[in-house]
Amino acid sequence: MERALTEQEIQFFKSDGVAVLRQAVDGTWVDRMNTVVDRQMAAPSKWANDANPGGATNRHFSDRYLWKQNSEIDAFVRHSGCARLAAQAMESASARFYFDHLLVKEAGTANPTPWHQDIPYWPFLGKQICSIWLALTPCDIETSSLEFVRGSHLDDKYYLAEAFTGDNDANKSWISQGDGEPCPDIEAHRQDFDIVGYDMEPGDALIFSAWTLHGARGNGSADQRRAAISTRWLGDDAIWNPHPGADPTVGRDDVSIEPGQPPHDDAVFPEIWRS
Ligand SMILES: O=C(O)CCC(=O)C(=O)O
Repeated sequence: MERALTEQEIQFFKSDGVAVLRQAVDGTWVDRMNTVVDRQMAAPSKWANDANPGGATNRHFSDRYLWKQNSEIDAFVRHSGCARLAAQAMESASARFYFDHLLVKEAGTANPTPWHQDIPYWPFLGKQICSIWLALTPCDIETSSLEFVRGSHLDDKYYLAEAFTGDNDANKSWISQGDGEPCPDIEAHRQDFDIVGYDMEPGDALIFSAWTLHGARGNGSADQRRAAISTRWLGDDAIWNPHPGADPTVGRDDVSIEPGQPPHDDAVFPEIWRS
């Protein structure tokens, strides 16, 4: 089963910077990706960020950029239909893949995901850049479903990036080199922002612009893990913008393109879908 976006979903993505996609991919992918999550948590890659290794509770874990060595994730990227959904939402003739990101909060994980935009973390500029965050477990706002500041992708802001897990964050050294204006304290002034969030079932997805402000609470459940896989997609107007503070998984030495050029490097940013 591969589904397309509805006109309404495309409109939400354009106006709000986020759209919820109910049952975005075939349910078999949820089982397959949950198996990948279990394996990565048992044997994390060098790109993992693990706040409590081995912990059954209170463990904020992420791993990323696995598609090159993990055939299951490679299959998900190529065959789940996400590339087409991304291209449709971005109104782009093509969708190139940037990277995969596993995002897990075990039951009783207090740590929130700070409010942030994705674009300052990434070596790209352009408006046609988005993520598809696929829920692999049920979650709601109290159990760390994502929240978004509706329409913030249109604000023309580029906010300073922040490490997700504080001083011990494995990514802190590169994130702290970034630039941008400080992100407003949204959590302390929630009433001043148009915040939207969704109850999610496994297989539901959130598709959102790399410019949309988003965050999540800790996982308040006593017994339910919250797990998701985010895939990151580049549309027609994306250009390569390596800069201090950008994720080092793919850097200048890894690509055949120059700053300012589109990501036309098929080995590193494969084109998965074209209209
Ligand atoms: O899952 C989370 O807690 C954060 C996800 C996120 O920020 C993203 O996918 O861009």
